[in-house]
Amino acid sequence: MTVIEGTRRGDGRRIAVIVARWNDFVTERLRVGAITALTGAGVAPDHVTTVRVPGAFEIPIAAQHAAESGRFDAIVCIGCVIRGETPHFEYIAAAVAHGITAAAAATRVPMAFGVLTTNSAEEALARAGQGPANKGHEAAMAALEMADVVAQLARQAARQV
Ligand code: DLZ
Repeated sequence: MTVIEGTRRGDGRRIAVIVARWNDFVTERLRVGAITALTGAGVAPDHVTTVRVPGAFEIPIAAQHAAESGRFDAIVCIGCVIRGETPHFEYIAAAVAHGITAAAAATRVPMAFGVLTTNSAEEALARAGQGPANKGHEAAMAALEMADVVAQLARQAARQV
């Protein structure tokens, strides 16, 4: 039986972090959580590229361009969509989730979902504190693990040709 499981080691990895500016009182904390996690795992600071976009809706197109550049092993997507009194919440939350899924499938570059969808600012801030429970940190760790899973699968496929 073969078991493939990724490590969360970051040495040698090149990562793009796409950050939405909308609700930046939350996304900035998620960004710091992600960067801290990546560098703590061994990613060289100059192997981390931060890409800022206006809002969560714009994350998928930036993520797809970053992936298509061939320069990154994984992409960390960071945003915060807070439920308001308009239907915008539903549209944006659905669009960003589907968009990131589609971009990862199209490019085959792993993309981690560090996009909060919450009922209130309080709920969002509760997920953006310091430490491993920070959702930016969690997304960064998932990105590193998936970068390794994909690398292992690619090596295995190359051996079987
Ligand atoms: C317009 C909008 C609204 C109402 N709410 C949010 C939000 O909670 N989080 C977020 O990241 N972006 C929001 N936006 C902006 C959209 O994502 C997008 O940037 C604009 O509609 C322009 O395309």
